[in-house]
Amino acid sequence: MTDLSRRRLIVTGLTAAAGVSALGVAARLAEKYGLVPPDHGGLYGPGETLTYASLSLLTKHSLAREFPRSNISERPLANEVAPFSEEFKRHQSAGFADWRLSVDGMVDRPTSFSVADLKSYPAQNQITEMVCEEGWSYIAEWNGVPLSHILHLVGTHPQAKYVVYYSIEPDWWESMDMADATHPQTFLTYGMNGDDLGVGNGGPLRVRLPRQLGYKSVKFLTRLTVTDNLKKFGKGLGSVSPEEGYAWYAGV
Ligand SMILES: Nc1nc2c(c(=O)[nH]1)N[C@H]1C(S)=C(S)[C@@H](COP(=O)(O)O)O[C@H]1N2
Ligand SMILES: [Mo]
Repeated sequence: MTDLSRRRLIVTGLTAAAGVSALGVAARLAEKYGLVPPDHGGLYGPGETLTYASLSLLTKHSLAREFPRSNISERPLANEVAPFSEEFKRHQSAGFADWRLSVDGMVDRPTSFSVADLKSYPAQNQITEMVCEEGWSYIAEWNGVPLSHILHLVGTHPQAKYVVYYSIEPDWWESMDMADATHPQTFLTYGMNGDDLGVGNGGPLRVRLPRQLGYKSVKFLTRLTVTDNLKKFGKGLGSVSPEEGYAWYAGV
């Protein structure tokens, strides 16, 4: 069976199961195919599983919409963040010269990158929409390096399933599956609309994950950990978001 027809079959099965009987049947089917999101036991349960399973199968290779330059928002909204820590302010006054992104976990070569290191790799741009769960959005041009490039440099192990990522802000961490981590539009960004990425929008370094809601685009990025199991992180739900009632998988 081709990969596509196999996927169609699974999706048809999932959808039919959801339609004719309980969502729980779909959830069991999803589990069989490794399509259960880490927060499935949370507030949403089987519904979250069905969303994640169907979306990941159907959209694995789809692209977030990209816009022409004329659609770039005049005033990109810088959402409120917690007051900057003394440590962050020290980095800021040093022009972020000592800012580091450390990459560890299931990789052959754990590495610590400066922003200058990241800027030395082939840069790419995308003009995409930042969509907040609160209902507002803006379009901006993002400049950075695809996460896949960094994962290739450090050599992720074949068993790796997720990338967990951390902000310098203590309570901000998220994770994404390898389909998103290796997706061509998933960037580590250091630039926006032709300038260095400002601190209001997460500078000096931020994840840009345009296929998901804004909260997955973590600001002030300091660390990536590659893993095959999210259970040992935080409360085991995949990120801080489901701990607060938001979905781990937040496709837009
Ligand atoms: N470290 C950190 N990352 C964060 C946030 C935050 O408060 N701290 N807010 C998130 C939310 S809820 C959204 S919608 C976007 C907003 O990005 P913006 O400020 O560029 O609009 O950043 C996300 N990343
Ligand atoms: Mo948000």
